[in-house]
Amino acid sequence: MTRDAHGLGRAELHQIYRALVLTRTAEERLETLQKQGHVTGGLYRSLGQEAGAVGAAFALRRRTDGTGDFLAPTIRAAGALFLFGAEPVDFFRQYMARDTGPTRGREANVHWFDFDRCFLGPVSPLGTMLGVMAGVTLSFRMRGEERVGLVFYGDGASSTGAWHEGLSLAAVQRCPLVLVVEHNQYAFSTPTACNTRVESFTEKAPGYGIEAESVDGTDVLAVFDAVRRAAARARAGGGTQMVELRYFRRRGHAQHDPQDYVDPALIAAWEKKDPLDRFRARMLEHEWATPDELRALDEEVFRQCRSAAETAVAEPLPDGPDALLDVYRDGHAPLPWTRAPDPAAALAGQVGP
Ligand SMILES: Cc1ncc(C[n+]2csc(CCOP(=O)(O)OP(=O)(O)O)c2C)c(N)n1
Ligand SMILES: [Mg+2]
Repeated sequence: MTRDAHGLGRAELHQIYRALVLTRTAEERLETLQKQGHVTGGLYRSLGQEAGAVGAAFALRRRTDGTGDFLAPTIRAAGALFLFGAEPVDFFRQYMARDTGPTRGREANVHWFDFDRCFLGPVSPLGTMLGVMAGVTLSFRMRGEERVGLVFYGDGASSTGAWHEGLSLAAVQRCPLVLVVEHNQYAFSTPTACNTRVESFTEKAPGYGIEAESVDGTDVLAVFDAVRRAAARARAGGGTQMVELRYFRRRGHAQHDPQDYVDPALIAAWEKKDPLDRFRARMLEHEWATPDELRALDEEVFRQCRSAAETAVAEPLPDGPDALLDVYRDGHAPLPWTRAPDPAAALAGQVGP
């Protein structure tokens, strides 16, 4: 095989498969680590959505010297981080708040950045990264750089003011930005129908004067094609673009959420559209890989995750007294007035008469 209809060679298709397996395996390993007490914060699965993050990231220019396209992920876009060069060991360190991790335990999960690998950590209030990425990509346009940005956001995030403000700014400034809407049908326990009157988020695009496509988010090559088209339009001066990924959040918002507000039959129906199973079947059907090659990739990724997790588990948590370093100026924070020996006096001293 030289190139298939998607313009991808065998090695690239194997890379995509590997990224899907890595996402699934690393997240499964995290679940085990959480049961063992090593992960104490929230744990967010992208089960059923892996093809969205992987297909989208694979469509971008990925560099490790700070010159590539720029990515703003969400908690469900770990696959994109891996493709952008995030090391599995750092992923585990981050979830386990290790002193050796990218934020030295100050922040959790995907809240970290790497300017060389060109990804930002999300700012927690939903929607805000659209404005941030409008700024990042406006700078690309003003400097005449042929780079684009990609920001992921869920269906629920679209109901925030920051989302509208950021998208409006990006659209008006014709920023080379691709907004990927992860339409997984729930925002925590809120179904999409309680968040918006539209069936598809692409219906919102004309209001901002931008182009949009909607695509089956469980089909990694369909996602890749749509995001590649959108990125090409943005790179060529076509301004901000939207790509909606249609799929389903097959787990609760986080591991602590039993998802008992969703009909189990619906979850079971979406299991049949598992992105990894679908791509594996397609690889074999088109003879893009042999069963032995896929098995070897599965095993290699499993070993990589096990070893990365073992490394991170053995590493220390940050020292307590160090915890405020790099958080507050001079490494110490003033006591909040509520914890002062005389709270009323402290409050009066702070806000004045
Ligand atoms: C402005 C704001 N409100 C609430 C939250 C808490 N919160 C974090 S994720 C989330 C659900 C987001 O749903 P969605 O955007 O659909 O993404 P998904 O979790 O489905 O991937 C909520 C309510 C927040 N981070 N920011
Ligand atoms: Mg959602």
